[in-house]
Amino acid sequence: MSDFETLILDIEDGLAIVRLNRPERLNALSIQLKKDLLAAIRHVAKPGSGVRALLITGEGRAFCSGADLAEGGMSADRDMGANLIETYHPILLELAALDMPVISAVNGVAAGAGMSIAISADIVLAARSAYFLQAFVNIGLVPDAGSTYILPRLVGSARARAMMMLGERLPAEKALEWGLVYDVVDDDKLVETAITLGKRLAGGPTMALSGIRKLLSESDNNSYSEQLTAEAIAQRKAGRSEDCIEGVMAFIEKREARFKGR
Ligand code: LHQ
Repeated sequence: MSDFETLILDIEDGLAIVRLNRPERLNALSIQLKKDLLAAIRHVAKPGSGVRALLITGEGRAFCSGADLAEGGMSADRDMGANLIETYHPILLELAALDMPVISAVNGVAAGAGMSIAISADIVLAARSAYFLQAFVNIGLVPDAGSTYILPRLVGSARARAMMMLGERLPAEKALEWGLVYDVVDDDKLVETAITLGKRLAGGPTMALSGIRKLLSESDNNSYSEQLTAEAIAQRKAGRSEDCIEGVMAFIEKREARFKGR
């Protein structure tokens, strides 16, 4: 699709591939990129879009360097809170609400809000040369765009605090050791590996996959007994899906399941 100024959206075999495309600014989140990203996610979310998995990556040598610091000046009266609420939160909330798995393929630096977007994915793949940076403190800001929620849950409080307070680069291999990413692959294999994984997910039982995302996000705040109830409700829904019937039939007939995403 060519409707976007600052990103490329392709849809292949049920997988939407979003490539952030401001390489000269390391894919910094300009007003236009934020508009394009929100529109692309909304397009993907539309019933009838045929999309069953989303992959986000960056063009050039970066995944995303966070907020575009060159745009809009830095006057003290500018309200960054309002900026977050108006232009970042809709993106993050729409991403979180998607009824399909989300992958990020972190091809280079993921800094600031760019790191927040990367680690909000269900599966984070990183190129060997990629790194993560809680850049906020380096410019006198607090972490935002969901970082203070997601990062400690992924790597634990001690590591999250140090990353946020020191503003140092976390290389991909260490991010793997810390549990921030699912896997690290050679730079030249990253996109290919992510697309293969994305297409596999796009051919999977979408209702079960979206149920997994929802349950895991609910588990952050639920008690044990609330979570058992949430699992039962989600399982009632998944158990009635055509894909569940197909999965069980395929097992009995000793063949590959053909999931349709409903
Ligand atoms: C950039 C950027 C950039 C503009 C590189 N903007 N041009 C949300 C909203 C409201 C309030 C505030 O908070 C937020 C969330 C946030 O995300 S705050 C955090 C914002 N991001 C940062 O502070 C990271 C800033 N960038 C860097 O620290 C470095 O560029 C990194 C470490 C990402 C990469 O370093 P290098 O590989 O050495 O590349 P570089 O610095 O030479 O950058 C290449 C070009 O990209 C350069 O332009 P130039 O014209 O000199 O070639 C940079 O100015 C430009 N660029 N990040 N965020």
